Amino acid sequence: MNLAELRINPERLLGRLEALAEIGDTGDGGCCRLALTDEDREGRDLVVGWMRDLGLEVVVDVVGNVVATYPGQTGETPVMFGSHIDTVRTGGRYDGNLGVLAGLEVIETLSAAAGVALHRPVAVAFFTDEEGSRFPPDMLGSLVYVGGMTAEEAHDVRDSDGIRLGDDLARIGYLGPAPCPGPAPCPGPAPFAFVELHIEQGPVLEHEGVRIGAVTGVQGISWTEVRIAGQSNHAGTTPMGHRRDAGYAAASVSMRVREIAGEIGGTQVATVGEMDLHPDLVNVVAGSARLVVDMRNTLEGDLQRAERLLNEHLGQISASEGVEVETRPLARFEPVYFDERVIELVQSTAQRLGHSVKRLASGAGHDAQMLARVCPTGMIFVPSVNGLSHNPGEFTEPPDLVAGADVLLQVVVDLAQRKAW
Ligand code: HGY
Ligand code: MN
Ligand code: MN
Repeated sequence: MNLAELRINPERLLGRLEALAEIGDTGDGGCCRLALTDEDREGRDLVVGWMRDLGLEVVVDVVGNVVATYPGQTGETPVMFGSHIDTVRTGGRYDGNLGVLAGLEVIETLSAAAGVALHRPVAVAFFTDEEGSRFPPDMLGSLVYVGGMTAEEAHDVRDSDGIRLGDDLARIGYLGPAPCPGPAPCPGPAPFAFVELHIEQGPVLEHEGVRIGAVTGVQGISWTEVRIAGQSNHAGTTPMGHRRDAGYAAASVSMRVREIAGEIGGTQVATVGEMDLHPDLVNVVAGSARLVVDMRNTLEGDLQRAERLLNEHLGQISASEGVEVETRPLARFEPVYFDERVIELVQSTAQRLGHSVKRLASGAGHDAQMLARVCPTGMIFVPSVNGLSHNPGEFTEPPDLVAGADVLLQVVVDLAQRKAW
């Protein structure tokens, strides 16, 4: 069997993507499987069932990360690949799911190929709570996996209803036995390499008519919770000069955040996507507000400047509106640069398979940015139609899905045959 000729089974991959998308189906083409909800459990059970059907050794660790291993000729450190299967509330069918199911397909293709025995084991993983939108920070599971957060700290994270992550993990049956973090990544030594296939979630590949992205790294991410305390009052009787309007202050933060992105320019992006007012009634000046600011940049210095400008505005609005402002960091990751050897392998593999390919940075966060802390890591992107993601309309053409999975297969085969870097 010429390993270089191996290709995945498109129908099997596309069928599994459809089957997983039925869990948490929002009826508009999208999926909602927020981390550690019943829908997340159902999705996990389905994927773990497929892993077990393949006879893989399935390990669940103390934050619910799942790693399924297919043996090699040796017991050396595995080539790992995967992503996440939790979604945002308005999620699509491919964000995360593609990387996990293509990884499963890679293993099924290898196990079905007569006489194929790779030097190294290969392992497909899905990490807990990659989205972080229910239990911040994002990439929480992979952050614990590489020792960037303790399991205890992760278990004590609470969602906006006060539910504790550790309790919901136990409730859905995925509080696993494997220790995390171990002396190295859990549940064992660091992988030989990690590769994540993912949809681009942006417009670049589609715009340039390129099929494969050889991802160079991930931009820095800063999530800041802002709590504003003013005074609820009658919307009709309170003179404008007497208001301590938390709703107005919150809205000013959202406006200022957009201005900061413009002032800094370059790759700076900034969003307030989460905002709650209290008592949230038409005829009451809002007494309090909670919002979360998401700012990102490929340059750490510019991201810090954006944070300083945000804090300056919070001080100004607190003084001018007479409101108290408290902030709490929910996520803070510096920009990550992937291993040149893995980037180059993705690029040359895509070219060998006859696909157009270009290098680009990722605007979205990914589990790969955590694995990059402990082993040579890279990512493979495929185009997102209209650059849409975190939206039920998220779509990637099937030939692009299949091409990405074939590139993953061939990159994995190359890495798993290596005795050393
Ligand atoms: O926030 C992100 O970029 C990712 O979707 N978790
Ligand atoms: Mn993702
Ligand atoms: Mn996402």
